[in-house]
Amino acid sequence: MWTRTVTTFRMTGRAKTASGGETPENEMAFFESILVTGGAGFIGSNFVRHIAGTHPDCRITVLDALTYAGNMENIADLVDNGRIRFIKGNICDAETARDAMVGAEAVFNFAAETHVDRSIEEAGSFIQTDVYGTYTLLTLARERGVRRFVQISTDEVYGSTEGEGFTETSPLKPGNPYSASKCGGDLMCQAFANTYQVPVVVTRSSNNYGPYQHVEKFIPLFVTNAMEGRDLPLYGDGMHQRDWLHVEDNCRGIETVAVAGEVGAVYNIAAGHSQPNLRVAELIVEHIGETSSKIVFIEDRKGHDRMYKLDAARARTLGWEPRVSFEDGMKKTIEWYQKNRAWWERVKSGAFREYYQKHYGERLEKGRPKGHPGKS
Ligand code: NAD
Ligand code: TDX
Repeated sequence: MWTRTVTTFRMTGRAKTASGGETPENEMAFFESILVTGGAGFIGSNFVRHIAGTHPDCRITVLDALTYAGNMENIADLVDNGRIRFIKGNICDAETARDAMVGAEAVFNFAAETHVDRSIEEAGSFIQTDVYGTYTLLTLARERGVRRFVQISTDEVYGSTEGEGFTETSPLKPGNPYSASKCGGDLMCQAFANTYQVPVVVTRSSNNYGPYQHVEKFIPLFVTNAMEGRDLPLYGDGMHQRDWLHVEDNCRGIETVAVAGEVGAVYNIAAGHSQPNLRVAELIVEHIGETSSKIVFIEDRKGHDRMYKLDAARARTLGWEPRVSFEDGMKKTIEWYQKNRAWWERVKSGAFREYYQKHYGERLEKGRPKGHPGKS
């Protein structure tokens, strides 16, 4: 399993760098050994599965603190059969992270506190992990001389748009404590690239959806609530827009940027189809066979960004493009939650119940029209 064979990365056509120049080959070596932080979370576990499947010789180590959002079930089969090495640890803990990085050619930093609503309640852990944790990893990457440091940033760093798609040179204007923390990590990466020549690339993707996403997030919450006959708590007027990207498309995008991206550059990754939350909610109730009376308009999120929209032309110059349409992706995703009921029922039990009651209980009571039968 842990051999030193070079695995290859196939591009569709010739790859261009961010500044427009072409890379010399259209088949590039992938890394022999990688460290994936946050690999027990949603996108990280999908990425680990993707690389384990497409690069059978690549050695993969996952470092994850297993916070409430981390879930060993997401990667248990790969750990059990020895395909990946798992280390439980915090990216802020330099000693553990240093051990985890030994032998890694490339580091993929997915580890983060990620839920906007939680950051509005308490931002300390976001600053700690998303800024200080990233700084810790960068320091170690510099010390170890890794070949690539891939920072998984987000479209939220640009803040809300009035309609135009943000490019990588658009100003950063974070609208909530989560996105401000992600800006800190993102900019620290660029500072380390400039100051110490750490070979950093940064991806900023739009909202992901797909299998293994925590039920606190919009799509899994609405899908599983609809399956349980519960109400679907829609913030504000439901007309906030998100640019949904299937997680498989993001994983391929991250892989492409890691291998073919220009060192020091930032790459947006998005499908470019922003749409209102209400439309997504209606699509979900329709798929599950529920009625739209289950959608309850509740008090808006504080500082709620109205619209995210990205221009991903630069990532496309590397040969990447999204392959999953929103319709197919949603169908597949809903089917996954239908087939994996035990997975999300476990996630929804325990501490999540308390969080749900505290965050939604009163808001749902207030939001329900009079006479609505209501099930929180
Ligand atoms: P997630 O919340 O599902 O997973 C985060 C993972 O990081 C968990 O496994 C958790 O245990 C781990 N983690 C948290 N703090 C840690 C720490 N201090 N040390 C080690 N591990 C820690 O998140 P996700 O949705 O998979 O997001 C992954 C990355 O992608 C994040 O950096 C996020 O900002 C970024 N991102 C997410 C989206 C999205 O739509 N989900 C979009 C753009 C960017
Ligand atoms: O109960 C809800 N009701 C609702 O109307 C929830 C949880 C969300 N929403 C709305 C808020 C947003 O407009 O749905 C939209 C999506 O919400 P989230 O799933 O919380 O995602 P968002 O706030 O857009 O942030 C996500 O995308 C960027 C991820 O959580 C971030 O980690 C990522 O960086």
